Amino acid sequence: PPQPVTVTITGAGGQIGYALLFRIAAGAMLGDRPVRLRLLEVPQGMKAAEGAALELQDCALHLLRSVDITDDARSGFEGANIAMLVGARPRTAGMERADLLSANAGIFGPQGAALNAVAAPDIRVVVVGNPANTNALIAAASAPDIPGERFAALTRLDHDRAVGQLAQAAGASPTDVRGVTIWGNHSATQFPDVDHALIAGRPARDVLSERLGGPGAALAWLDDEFVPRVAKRGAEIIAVRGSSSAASAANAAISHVRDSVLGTGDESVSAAVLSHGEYGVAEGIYSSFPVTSDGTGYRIVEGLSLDDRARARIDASASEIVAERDAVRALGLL
Ligand code: NAX
Repeated sequence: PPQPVTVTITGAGGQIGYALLFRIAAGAMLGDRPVRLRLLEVPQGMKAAEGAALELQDCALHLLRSVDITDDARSGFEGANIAMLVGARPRTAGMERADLLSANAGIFGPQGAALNAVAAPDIRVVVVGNPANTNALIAAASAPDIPGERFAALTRLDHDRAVGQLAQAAGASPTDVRGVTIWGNHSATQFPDVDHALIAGRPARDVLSERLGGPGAALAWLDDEFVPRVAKRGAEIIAVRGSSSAASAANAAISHVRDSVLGTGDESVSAAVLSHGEYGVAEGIYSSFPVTSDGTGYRIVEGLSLDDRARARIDASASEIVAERDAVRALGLL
């Protein structure tokens, strides 16, 4: 029988945590493999996590082997095979960028060090908590014995948002859409790119051109509606729903881990992974790229052609990540 997989979720008492736990325990992330859940919270979040654990018991799920709750990072990450770092310090009114970066460095630095000390040798980490790309960099930098390629920041929600928008515009099903890429930072500067995307096997640009009345109209729709709508979808959800994306974020985090562990086949998805200089993105930062996995982890898809429009947008978003890294360095946090 397959060995249980230990999955540690930080911020498990929050709203994304609540949308994550039940689906992981029901097998949505790892297929038929049994799971041990570790919920890592801060003291104020322990009760909410305990409540979720009671409800997990009430689901009587056959794959769920155990649920442990702790506010100590070392016990939380002990033997973890997968870590989903959701808990973070949100920006509150009057908070400067430097305060936000240092509050989060104070979370992701120690968590990286704890992962380094006690996680399983095959640990894979996905950072959901914002600023996700920089938090991933800080966690990875604090875990010198874990290869940097095992860390990623979540841009799968942006990817899935782009697929959803494109499918709707084309009158197609999301399953007909392939080859979309999110480039850069998980922020409003990200570049949702459809230049290599296919809709039901045909270039997305051709399909949009037909439906919208020519290549000029297709490009205008991409630049004026699609890109900003995807990049600012988080704000749209807050405005309509009254709180930030939770179920869709949890769904994306599950898809991110599932595709990393079970493999993507030849289909590319998006994740913010360690740059080695691919596509001219600064080496050493975590930036979103097209990626595939054979089950052993994400690898960047290389060799895609980029036109000037794509080049400029990717450069702009990658520069923002470099600026965040430099700010963290200047504060002595990296
Ligand atoms: P909530 O405020 O509902 O939950 C956060 C939880 O984290 C709380 O229970 C809190 O006690 C806990 N926490 C705080 N510091 C912790 C620490 N040091 N260790 C362990 N737990 C800690 O926020 P939620 O809506 O669940 O969002 C969580 C994070 O996801 C936020 O940073 C948010 O900005 C980010 N998001 C990232 C997305 C992405 O695509 N990368 C999209 C959704 C979401 O906005």
